[in-house]
Amino acid sequence: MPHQPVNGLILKKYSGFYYVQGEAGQIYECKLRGKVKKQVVLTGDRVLITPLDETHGIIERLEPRANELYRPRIANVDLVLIVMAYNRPEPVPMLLDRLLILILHAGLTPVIVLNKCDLEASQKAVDIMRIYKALGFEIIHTSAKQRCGLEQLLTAVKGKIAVFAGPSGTGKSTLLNSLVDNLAIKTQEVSAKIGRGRHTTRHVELYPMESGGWIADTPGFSVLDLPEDLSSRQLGAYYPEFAQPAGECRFQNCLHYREVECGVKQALENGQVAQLRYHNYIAVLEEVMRNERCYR
Ligand SMILES: Nc1nc2c(ncn2[C@@H]2O[C@H](COP(=O)(O)OP(=O)(O)O)[C@@H](O)[C@H]2O)c(=O)[nH]1
Ligand SMILES: [Mg+2]
Ligand SMILES: [Zn+2]
Repeated sequence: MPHQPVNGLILKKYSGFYYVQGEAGQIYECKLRGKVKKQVVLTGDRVLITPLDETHGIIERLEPRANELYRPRIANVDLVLIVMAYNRPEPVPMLLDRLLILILHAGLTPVIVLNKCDLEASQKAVDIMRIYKALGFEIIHTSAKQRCGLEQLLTAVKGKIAVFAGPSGTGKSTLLNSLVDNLAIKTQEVSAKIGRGRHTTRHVELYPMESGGWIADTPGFSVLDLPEDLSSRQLGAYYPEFAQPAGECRFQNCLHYREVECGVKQALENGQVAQLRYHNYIAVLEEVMRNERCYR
């Protein structure tokens, strides 16, 4: 009996093969049908395959992509888990804000993960809990070491493709390893089959969580770059706390910088906008304006 076509998700590309997870959870090692070979097929792409047997198939069609990230190249990411630590290293709010700008600009959802909650919280970690929670960002407290908060993390990832972001040393690899213990057995088989770890060239791989959703094995965002197409006019839109006070700005296109009668600066004085957030905003704004002058 011929096999019915199956919708699937590309978990990994490896030496000419594509590992596709079908709707029912099974994993197929696939080749591309000739007509698909002209397209760039990425980890995270949704595809239609024809199974050849229980574990092999042919990719017939690539579905349209919702988005695409570079470094690593991955398609259809929904969620970015920004990992900061309670301590060691102490969080850097400037990095957090830059990541939030990148993520919001890309149309993705950020979740702030405060890892190492087994350590005493640094002052910066306390600031983050207070300020960013009030802004409405989801914050999940975890300890990869003590395996705390992993269920909340899995709940956030459910049904989504997630990547990690954040400075090194905050525990991203350890968190993933803690979560991978819960992996569906089939993925372990695939990983064993392709000899993961023995090869030097590493491609991005999506790990399916048993509770639903996928997490990529490499950080999805560099903490350094700002998006090339980010304009000074857009920047304020990524600060949710500016929305209301900006209504009081005298100038409609106010950058909340050197302008007079600025509602955001007023809100800063009243303490409704956090100093730290405003200062980070100005630093990024000046950087964006410098870039705009260079390329105009
Ligand atoms: N105390 C504590 N240490 C942790 C925790 N998670 C990771 N670490 C340690 O932090 C260091 C960096 O972790 P790693 O996962 O390599 O961080 P990455 O650079 O973000 O991938 C390692 O020594 C880990 O053992 C945690 O929850 N608590
Ligand atoms: Mg790491
Ligand atoms: Zn203003």
